[in-house]
Amino acid sequence: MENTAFISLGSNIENRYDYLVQAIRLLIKYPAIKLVGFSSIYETDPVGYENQDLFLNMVIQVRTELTARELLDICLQIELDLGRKREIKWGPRTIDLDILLYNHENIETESLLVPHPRMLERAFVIIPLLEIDQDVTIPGVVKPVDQYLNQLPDKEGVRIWKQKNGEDVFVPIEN
Ligand code: PH2
Ligand code: MG
Ligand code: MG
Repeated sequence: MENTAFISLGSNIENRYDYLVQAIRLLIKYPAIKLVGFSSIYETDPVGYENQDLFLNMVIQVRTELTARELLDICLQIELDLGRKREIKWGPRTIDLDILLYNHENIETESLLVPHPRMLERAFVIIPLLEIDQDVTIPGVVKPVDQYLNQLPDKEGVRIWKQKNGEDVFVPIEN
């Protein structure tokens, strides 16, 4: 499992929590994908298209033998399996799985841009990402990632919903 990827998950159609957990379960059914880290779950105000319900967002870290393209295809298939319909850009979804980072690579193809082009503008991505790896670095970005956080307008709209390893223990998988 030589590659590391960070994937963000988001859902704003009920049952949001079940969609997050189902997506993680479907991902780690693949022997070539191993879950090595996950954040708490946050409830977040919608960004971009605001006239929709609150999201649950989180980030996971995986190790994988798959290429970024193969990982993307699996993410898209899981979105379909969990009933994702693409009707409104940035609109309501059962589950959205976005590859944020793949190793330290810059990938620019028609179907895949890594690092995720908007990740640094989105507190609902950066807060859970930093929770998993506070020293995370993004290819092409010199400043420490946490320095971007203070400037993010949607920061106030990101609230902890299910604390990792808190009293309210979140276990996305039982082995
Ligand atoms: N995803 C979007 C657009 N806006 N807002 C929140 N809070 N969470 C998301 O996951 C999200 C969003 C496009 O993928
Ligand atoms: Mg997205
Ligand atoms: Mg997406």
